[in-house]
Amino acid sequence: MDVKALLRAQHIETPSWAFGNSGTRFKVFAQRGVPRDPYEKLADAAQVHRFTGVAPTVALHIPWDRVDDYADLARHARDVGVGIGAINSNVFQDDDYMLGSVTHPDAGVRRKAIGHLLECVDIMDATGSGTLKLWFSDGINYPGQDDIRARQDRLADALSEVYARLGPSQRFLLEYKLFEPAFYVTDVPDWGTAYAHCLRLGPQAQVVVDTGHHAPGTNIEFIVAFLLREGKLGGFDFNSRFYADDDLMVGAADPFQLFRIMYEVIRGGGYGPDVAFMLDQCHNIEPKIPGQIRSVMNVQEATAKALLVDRAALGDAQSSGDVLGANAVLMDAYNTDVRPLLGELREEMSLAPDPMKAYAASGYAEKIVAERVGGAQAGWGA
Ligand code: LRH
Ligand code: MN
Repeated sequence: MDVKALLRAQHIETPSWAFGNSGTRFKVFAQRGVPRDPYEKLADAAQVHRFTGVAPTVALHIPWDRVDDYADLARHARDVGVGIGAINSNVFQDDDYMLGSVTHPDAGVRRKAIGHLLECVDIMDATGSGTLKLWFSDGINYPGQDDIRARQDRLADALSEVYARLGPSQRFLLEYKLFEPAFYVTDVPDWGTAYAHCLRLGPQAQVVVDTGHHAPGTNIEFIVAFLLREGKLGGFDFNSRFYADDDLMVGAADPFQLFRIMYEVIRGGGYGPDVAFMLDQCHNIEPKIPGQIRSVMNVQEATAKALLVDRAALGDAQSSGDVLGANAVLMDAYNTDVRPLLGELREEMSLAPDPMKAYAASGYAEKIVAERVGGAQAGWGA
């Protein structure tokens, strides 16, 4: 296995919203130099690709990245050296969606929500994006508030209408999340619910695994192995957490978990263009572009370690019931310092061996602070 060639071909997608201001319900801390519009967000995302070489696309979020001319935005992306990735819908910030969006008891509200999802497919057409990412904050807070079964029927109706609108080379990824903002029932709470809806719809509907959306103690790599086996793993929203949906840098809280996930991706044949490796993070207190660069490097390191697993030795130990031997094979790979290998690879890609140092030396951070004076800084608008 040519590990370097596989690492060189890695494709990690950055999220436009990571470059804007973000925070928690307690405080959104503004940072100097933050983009004021999607054009500036793309320019910042291009810096991540410039120094890592493996982050060539950027996911958009609508309406946070709404523009008058999406074809022009896609042209700008190309001009700065990136492409438009997944289009993220947003039916979680409108007052009409207090009791749900596509699952709302009122048909008029459901129609409005479906209208937004269909608009996102139009934006995919205009930008050349092949992926629609659907996350629904829909749920209820108190037993009896609404009919759990009826909400699933409404969800299924909406998903099938969106599915029918997809072009032949397009797909949607359905994202699940255990809780928040709903605190009793979330209508798409777990991988099983997302998988069942996608299975019913067809091959252009797959599941996205957001690594921050599980109950504590959940074995995420099992979910990855299972969905890959079913051909239903469409992608990841990578981040990490110590407690809930913390949206911290991927690999920061649990690098061993990220390694185990990447091992199952590789073992399951998912390391390639069919699985989207997207970051979904918020840099509430740390500088955003370096935060994204560090995150990409964390994924690279976990991937390199997973690619170094001696699969033959592992297979032998597993088939002979050598428990400790098998575990040792995996741990040897995990305990391998892959930073020299990645440094070499970057030099072979005509990049600086340490992207963090190279970005800091580029003067880009100072440039955007000096240039981006006035205007409204981008954020979640929550
Ligand atoms: C929901 C979520 C979803 C996005 C949002 C930014 O928690 O993970 O993927 O739309 O974060
Ligand atoms: Mn997510």
